[in-house]
Amino acid sequence: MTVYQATVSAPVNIAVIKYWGKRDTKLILPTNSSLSVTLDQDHLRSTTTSRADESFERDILWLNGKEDPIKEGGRLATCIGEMKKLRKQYEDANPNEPKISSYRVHIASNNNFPTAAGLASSASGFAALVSSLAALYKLPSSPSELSLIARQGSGSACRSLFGGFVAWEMGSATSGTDSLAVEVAPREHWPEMQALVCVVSDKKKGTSSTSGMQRTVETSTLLQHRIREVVPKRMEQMIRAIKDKDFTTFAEVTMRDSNSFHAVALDTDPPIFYMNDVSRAIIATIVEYNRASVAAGGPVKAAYTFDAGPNAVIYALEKDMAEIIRLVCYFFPQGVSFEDPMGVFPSGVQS
Ligand code: 2P0
Repeated sequence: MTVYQATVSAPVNIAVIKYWGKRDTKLILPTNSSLSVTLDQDHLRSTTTSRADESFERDILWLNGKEDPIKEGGRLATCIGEMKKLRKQYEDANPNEPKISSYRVHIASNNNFPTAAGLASSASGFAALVSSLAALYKLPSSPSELSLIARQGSGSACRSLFGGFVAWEMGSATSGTDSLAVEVAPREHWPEMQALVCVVSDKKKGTSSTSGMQRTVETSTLLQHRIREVVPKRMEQMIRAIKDKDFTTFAEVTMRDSNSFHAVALDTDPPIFYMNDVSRAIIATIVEYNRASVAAGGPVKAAYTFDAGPNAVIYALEKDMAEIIRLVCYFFPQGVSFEDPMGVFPSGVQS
C-alpha cells in the first residue's frame, strides 16, 4: 500500500514594514505592501504533516494536538481546497500520477512556541500547511505561487514561503492574483543580520490581528495617511537599505514603521493597545543605546519592532548582538525560556 504523506516546517517572519489592514477580507488583500525578515532558526517554527488516504472520511486538522474545526468557507477550507485544485491540475497534466486529489487529508501541525502571542504563529502555521500539502502533492509550484494560497490562510503567512528578506506586494487586481510574496534578498546576502526575540508575555493577545486591523480600516483616519503617503516611500527605502546592507537606514525605517503601526492601532475606535510598560521600557533602552553610540561618533546599532502583542524583536548586526543581549539581560533580568515571562533568547536570521 502506498502512503501519501509529507512533513514540512516553516519559520516565523517578523515584519519591518507592517501589514495592517485589508481591502478585501475574503481574499485577504492588504491595504499596503509589507516587508519582513524570516527567522531561520529552530526556535520559532511550525511543523506540519499532511496525509491523504482513500479511507479518510473527512478533512481533519490537529493544531498542537487538538482538533481545529475546518469550517466550510473558512480560511483552512479555502487553503486545503486550493491545494487540492492545484493537485487536480497536476494530475490532469500528468496522467500517470496517482489520483489523490479527491482523497480527504489529515493534517497535524505543531508550533514550538506560544500560539497567538504576537509571535506570528499564523504566519508559520499557514506557510507550513501549504508547503506540506505542496510536498504531499509533489507540486512544481514556486514559492510565490504558493504564497497566493498561504495568503488566503493568513496574510503574513505568504511571506514565510521564502527565507531571508521578503516583500509582500499588495497588488492591484481584484482577483488577488498579483498580491504575492517575492524575495528581496536571500539570507546569505546579509548574514550579519540577527534578531533577538524578547518574550515580554506569552499570553494569548487581547485583540486578534484580524478583527483589530478591520476596526482600524473602518475607524482610523491616520491609516489613510499611512497607506497612501508613508508605506510606499518606506518600502522603497527599505528595499534599497537591504540591497545596500545599510543598517542605519534599515534600523530607522524599522523603528519608525513599528511606531506608525502602533499609532494607527491607537487611532482605532475603540483604541487598541498592543505594547505594555515593559515594551515601552525596551524602546527607551534601545533609543538611549543608539543615542549614546551616535553621540560617541558610532553607528546606530539596534532596531526594535513590535507586532500585535507586547513582545519585542530587536534587529542588530552580529558584532553588536552580544552587547545588546547583555544590555537587555541587565535591565530586564529574567529567565531565558518561554516558561518565564520576559524570557530572552537570540534568534539568528541565519541558521
Ligand atoms: C505583520 N501583523 O506585517 C503585521 C504586523 C501584525 C502586526 O500580519 O487577518 O495574522 O490572518 O491576515 O497575518 C498579523 O496579521 O492577519 C500581522 P490575517 P495576520 O506581520
